[in-house]
Amino acid sequence: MGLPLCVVASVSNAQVRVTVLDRNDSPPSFRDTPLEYSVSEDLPTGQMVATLRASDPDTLGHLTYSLVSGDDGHFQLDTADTGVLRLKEALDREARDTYRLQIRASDGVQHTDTVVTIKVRKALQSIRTYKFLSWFYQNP
Ligand SMILES: [Ca+2]
Ligand SMILES: [Ca+2]
Repeated sequence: MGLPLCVVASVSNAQVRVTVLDRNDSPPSFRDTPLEYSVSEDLPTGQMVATLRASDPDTLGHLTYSLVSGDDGHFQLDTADTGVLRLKEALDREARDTYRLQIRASDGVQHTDTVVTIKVRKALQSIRTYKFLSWFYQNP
């Protein structure tokens, strides 16, 4: 005949540290929307038009930017990392005075698109010439 087995369990307080790991589950969002810029039609090619910035609530992932459409060959992004938009080809306000660029920010998993409106201003020189000619013809 065996003896009854008696087990005494002792439960003490234990500290458990739980680290919640982030997941890349939120899309990036653009700051300061709606984005609208005004550019003089005599801006030299290669000059910066704007710096586009997006933010992402996740701690993971790396934001990159791309130009999806609407540039008509006139604009380009520096590199995927910076969001710096530059003039690629000279503008002519008489040919086209507004561009709507579709710009994408991607975190590697998800992406968000926004529309960047670029309005082309008359060049200062042509405004001066216009004012002078107007004055000249009104005061012959
Ligand atoms: Ca997250
Ligand atoms: Ca994200």
